[in-house]
Amino acid sequence: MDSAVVATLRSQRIELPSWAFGNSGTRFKVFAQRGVPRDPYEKVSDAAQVNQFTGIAPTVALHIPWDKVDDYADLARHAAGCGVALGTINSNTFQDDDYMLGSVCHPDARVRRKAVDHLLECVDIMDATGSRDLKLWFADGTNYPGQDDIRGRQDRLAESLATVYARLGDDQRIVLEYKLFEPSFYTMDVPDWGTALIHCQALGDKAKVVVDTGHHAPGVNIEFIVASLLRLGRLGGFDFNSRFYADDDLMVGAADPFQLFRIMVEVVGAGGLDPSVGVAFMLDQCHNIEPKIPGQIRSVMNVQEATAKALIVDRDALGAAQRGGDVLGANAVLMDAFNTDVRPMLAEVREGLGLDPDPMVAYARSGYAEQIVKDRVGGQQAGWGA
Ligand code: RM4
Ligand code: MN
Repeated sequence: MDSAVVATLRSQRIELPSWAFGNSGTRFKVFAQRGVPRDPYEKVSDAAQVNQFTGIAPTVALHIPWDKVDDYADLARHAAGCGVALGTINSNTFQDDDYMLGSVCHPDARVRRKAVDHLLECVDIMDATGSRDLKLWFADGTNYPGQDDIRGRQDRLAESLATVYARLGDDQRIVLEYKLFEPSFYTMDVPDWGTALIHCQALGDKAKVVVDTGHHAPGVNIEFIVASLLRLGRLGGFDFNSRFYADDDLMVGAADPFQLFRIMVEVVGAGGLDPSVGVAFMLDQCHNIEPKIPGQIRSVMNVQEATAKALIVDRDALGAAQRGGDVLGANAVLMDAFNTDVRPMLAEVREGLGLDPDPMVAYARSGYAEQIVKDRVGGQQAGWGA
């Protein structure tokens, strides 16, 4: 095994979303699962299991107010006690009645202020948890032509963002996420990477773009976006998931492992796995019908496999083929890497870390799933909106 590849795989880091451990579903039905966490502490404990068996998922992102607690430093201590840390703080300006016409872009200054105050509160939380990133995703937009002024909404967005940006500490960042449509269907105020980038550039160096892989129109070349943002030093991170149709939030690498590989090829090519580049590799998923913890373990493994394949691309041969105009040769170099079974290599990497080579089997064997079903009796299960 190539020792540089192994070293990179050992040091790879993937962040887990707290909300992946609670109940979730569609607008048709949420199927509750037994043993699901009832509070942020239990979500963190479950996330720690994923880290325990994969060895590369040592942080968990919070979503505020879903993960509101009285004492964030105490939650951070609980996380440390389970061998993980708290990561990105995700804001939520889409579940309050006041936000029907938007939050930071709302036509009414009072509602905009309320939304900005929530974002400022999220930065206070980051101070307490030691988090670097504030992830902003806005449901803002309009449903009908003429409903509101498109340019006016952009101005309001810029002003709101500037207020939050000014509050960031030296080591804190805004990571701004875009989404093509939903819940607004005519215009979204941050629909694409161009809009996100324009706002980030206006804000300054501590503002970066987040690519949620489920937030594009069908057929969009996501790796091109990734390459472009890396080139500009503006890729703040990923919300990984997979989609068949819209914002499906399914397990990353399930729908299209080849796309995930192509994305990771661009990341590796730009040196984006180096922590100094500042790309946060996060999952943003929901497990509607599958068990949550194994769903996260599988997702981490899928990212790891795509990363390993991207790392074994023969870059010298690729470069030579590209320079020589060898179209088929260059493509063959990429396909050779993609078609390599990297699972034995990853099993060895895990053994080198003192882990079981098969995280799925090891977790199933651990008895944790049975234990939480027994322990978590009573109380209110966490879920979408709680
Ligand atoms: C949005 C977006 C955000 C996530 C929420 C729950 O579609 O992907 O990242 O926090 O959903
Ligand atoms: Mn997302």
